[in-house]
Amino acid sequence: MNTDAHQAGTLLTRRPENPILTGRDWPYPVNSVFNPAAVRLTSGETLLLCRVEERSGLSHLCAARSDDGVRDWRIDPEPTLVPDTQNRPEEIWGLEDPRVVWLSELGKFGVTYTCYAEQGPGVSLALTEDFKSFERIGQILPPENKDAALLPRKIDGRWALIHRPVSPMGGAHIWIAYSTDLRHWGDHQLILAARRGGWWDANKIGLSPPLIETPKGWLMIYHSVRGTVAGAIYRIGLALLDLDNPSQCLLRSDQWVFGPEAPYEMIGDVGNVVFPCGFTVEGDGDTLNLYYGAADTSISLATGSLCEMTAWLGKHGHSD
Ligand code: BMA
Repeated sequence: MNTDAHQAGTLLTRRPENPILTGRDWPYPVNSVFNPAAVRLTSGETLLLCRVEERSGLSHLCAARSDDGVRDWRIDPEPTLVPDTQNRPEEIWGLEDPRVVWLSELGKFGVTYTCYAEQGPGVSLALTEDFKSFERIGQILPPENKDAALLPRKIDGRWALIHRPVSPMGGAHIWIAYSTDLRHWGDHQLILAARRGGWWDANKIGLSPPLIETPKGWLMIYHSVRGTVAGAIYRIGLALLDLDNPSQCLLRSDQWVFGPEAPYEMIGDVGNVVFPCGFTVEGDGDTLNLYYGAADTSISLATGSLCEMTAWLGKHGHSD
């Protein structure tokens, strides 16, 4: 147990191997790889579904697999999921920032991702069993919306989806929606609002990886976009949602717990960005592996303890 866990800055530890994946590792020419979804497969392998930015500026998704989740990545020789520009006009500018959740009731993974086109970014959903073939459900939320992930199980008989619409009144906040068929979404409710003024999470926040189920509640790792005269800073904070009613936020942190500090996070195509989209949990049920994009350029890994994070939130968090 880390005795300094009351210090927000010690809850997540960077792996010395960082960055664990860069565009130079790719089997075909790319500009950059970042913001990966992550899952642990039944084989024990870790699969990252990475956002790959091509040298056109547009992105697709590509799977990378590793036995230990850190080294020796086996990367699909060709893009894994590409825009269907013939049939899906909402994807003509690419696919970005996936989140993957295992839906045990369906025996399939739910892949939510940003579909990007002239009308702005929206949210699309696909289902897959093997990350080779995908059943595309299509665009489930129109622009402007992104940072969406399914919950892994139904809540009171309905699927739940965290998402981040942008308000025409200004501000971008975290919402939840419900559905019985994964296609039609309603009962939208605000669960976590961006603060205002000088706060680290003022004006614009969004879900980072999918929610993590813990005995204390759904742990939400969220990002904030702090505007400064020198550009935006993307940082990470914590909140806890009620297990039976995830529309209810129980606790949120006043301080960020992770922000750009390492050179590979501060320097790149978009400097000062840490952007996690995926996690795995070790067999001990406690050790969190958080996979994140660094400076929109490469992929890194930080580890932490779920118990320490929820204990820290219990001590330092508060309800809104
Ligand atoms: C956000 C998303 C992320 C990106 C970040 C920083 O709006 O588009 O994909 O990592 O900006 O550029």
